[in-house]
Parts: sequence; structure tokens; C-alpha cells
Amino acid sequence: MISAEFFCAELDRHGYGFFSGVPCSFLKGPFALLEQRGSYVPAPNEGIALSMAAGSELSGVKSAVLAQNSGLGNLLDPLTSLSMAYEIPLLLFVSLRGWPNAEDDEPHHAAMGAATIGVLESVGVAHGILKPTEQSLTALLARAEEERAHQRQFVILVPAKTVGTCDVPAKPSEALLDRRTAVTALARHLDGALVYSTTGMISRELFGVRDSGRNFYMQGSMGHAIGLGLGTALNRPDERVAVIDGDGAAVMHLGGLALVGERRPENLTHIVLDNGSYDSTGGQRTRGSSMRWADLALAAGYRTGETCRTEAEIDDHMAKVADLPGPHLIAVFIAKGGATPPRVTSAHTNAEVTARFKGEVALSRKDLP
Ligand SMILES: Cc1ncc(C[n+]2csc(CCOP(=O)(O)OP(=O)(O)O)c2C)c(N)n1
Repeated sequence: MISAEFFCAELDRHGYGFFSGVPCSFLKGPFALLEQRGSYVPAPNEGIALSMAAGSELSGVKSAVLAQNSGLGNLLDPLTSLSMAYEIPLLLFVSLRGWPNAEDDEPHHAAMGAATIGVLESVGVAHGILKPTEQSLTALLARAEEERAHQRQFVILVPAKTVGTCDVPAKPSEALLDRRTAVTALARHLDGALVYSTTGMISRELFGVRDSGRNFYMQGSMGHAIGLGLGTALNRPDERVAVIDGDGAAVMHLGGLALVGERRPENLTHIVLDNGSYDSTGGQRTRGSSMRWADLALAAGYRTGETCRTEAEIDDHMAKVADLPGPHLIAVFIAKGGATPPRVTSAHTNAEVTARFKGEVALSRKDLP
């Protein structure tokens, strides 16, 4: 195993001065150390991480991006049409979830796990797979230097258990609510609604608190729960639709929020659980300051926007908007961390989640007058 300290020291030795990315638990140690040192700027999505790193390179600072392979789709456009097209060299660390054996990881990583290396090869980006030794990191960074000499990019692929983690002192949270209490309180008001929940711990929490065929646990596709909710709300005005998002996921594709505000489906409620962190990948910071969600939603065109910090506020507000036309946005500030909820895949395959959800929706359609 390569220690996070050695990993960062090697980057220092090669003169890297700016880092951005979106976290993966495989790189938890480096994310924590780089953030502590102040040279890392968390990005809302991998494409912006890459374009920011390219801007940093243009300003004369050697830069690197750290990402999960699930984010490869987000970064391919600026990788190919910006960094490659304009000959801006960059170093990328991309974790290999779902590789080498898809069955050792969650099913939503299977396709990208198998495809990551081929995708890089098809666009012609040089890459190497990191082994859990210091020599391997040193050798791959030397290869990155060779590519850099020709204004080219280099991707270091990071499999599981290759880079060590490190302890980072936790900052005390001002939030009173924990995730389980917040989801339990929200679920009390979601009976009968079709509920889309975002990737990671939030879906697992909803599953643990109140499993239902009317819940669609969207593991993977970070930032796209609102798209699912909007698509259903527009096409089934007879259904109440709720989306339970994370702050990291909501910011990743904030354009979805703008679209909700433009289409204005009355039957859609968008809930954002804001813990200021990417809790599901190790609690890395999402933003330095809280988003003013209610202002943002109203500016985009939502009919109501509200912020809740306690269970009583959730109850009051969810009851208030139940009979008002939406779209509504409800941001709930919660503490990061908490007990680890069960995996949805311990009880249902993804295909089962889809089948029973579609069954529920079809059933209610038959009931339409
Ligand atoms: C495109 C993409 N990038 C990165 C990840 C890895 N990932 C999975 S869950 C997660 C954190 C989600 O954060 P947030 O929405 O704030 O919810 P929380 O984990 O805090 O509950 C990340 C970064 C991913 N699944 N997809």
C-alpha cells in the first residue's frame, strides 16, 4: 500500500501545485491531505475539475485532477476538446471502481469498471495502472513527465487498496439533525408519493428507514435524481413526485434545478439534504460555505423554497407544502456522518428496483378516471 503522505510528497517533488476533483473513497487519503494543505479545490463535477486544472496550467502551475471512474463521462468532453485539443498537459488520477471483477463492487460500477481502460485507449490518452508500491507511483509519474514534455495528458488508474488513508481531524458540525432522523421525518410525509433518492448513503438511508416499491434508489448517476423526478412529474401530473438529493449531487448538475424552475411541474418536491460534504465517499468538503438553497430555487423559478434545521421544521414545512402547487425546494441541513445504513443491494437487485417501481406506477395509471 502507498501511504497518502508518500503519494502527496511525490506530487510535491514533481512540482504539482494545484489539485481539483470529485472524491472517491479509493483516494480518501490524498483528498484529505491535499485539502488540509490548501492546494485542493473541490469541484462540483469532474469536468469543471478538469477545466479548472487546465486554467491553472495555463497560468503556469502544474496541476492534477483526482476522480472516480464513474466521473469519466463528466470529464471526457473537456479532456478531449480542451486539454487534448489545445495541448494543455495534465495529470489525472482516476480510480477503478468495478475493476478487475465487477462482482466485487456495487452493480452500478460494472459497465464503467469494464470500460475505463478502453475508453482512454479509444480517445488516445496515455495511462498506466498503479500498483500498491512506491516504485510504481514514482515510475508512473516519470511517464507523466514524458507525456508532459509533448504537451500531453497522462492518467494514473488507481485500483482498490492501492493508496492508504489518513486521519483528518473532524470539524464540529453545527447541524442538529442526523441523516437518519431527517429521512425518517421526511418519509412520514411521503406516503403515496413516488420517491427518487440520490446515490450513496441517502438512498441506503431511505431504504433502511422505509422501503417501498414507490421508492427508486438511484445508485450511481450522481446529480441525475432531479432529472428522473422531472421526467416523471411532467409525464404523470396525477402523481406526487419527490426527489431526495444530496448537496454534492444537486450541485454536480445544477442545470437540472434551472430546468425544474422553467418547467414548473406542480407535483414535484425537491429535497436537498445538505451536510456540506460528500459523506458517501469519506466526508470530504463539498463547499466552503452553505448554498442559499431557498434563494437559488426561487431565482430559478420554483414556487416555494425553504430551509429546515430541525425535525419540527421538517414536519411543519412538509405539511404546509402538501397542498400547495410546486415545484417546491426544501433544503434540510444535517450533520455529516452517522450510522451506516444497509445496502439496497442486500435486498433488491437494481432490476428489481426498476420492475417494482414501474409496477407501482402502472397500477396507479389504471386507477386514473
Ligand atoms: C460522477 C460521479 N462522481 C463521483 C462519484 C462518487 N460518489 C458517490 S456518492 C458521492 C458523494 C455524494 O455527495 P452528496 O450528494 O453530498 O451526498 P452524501 O454522500 O453527502 O450523502 C460521490 C462523490 C459518483 N458516484 N459519480
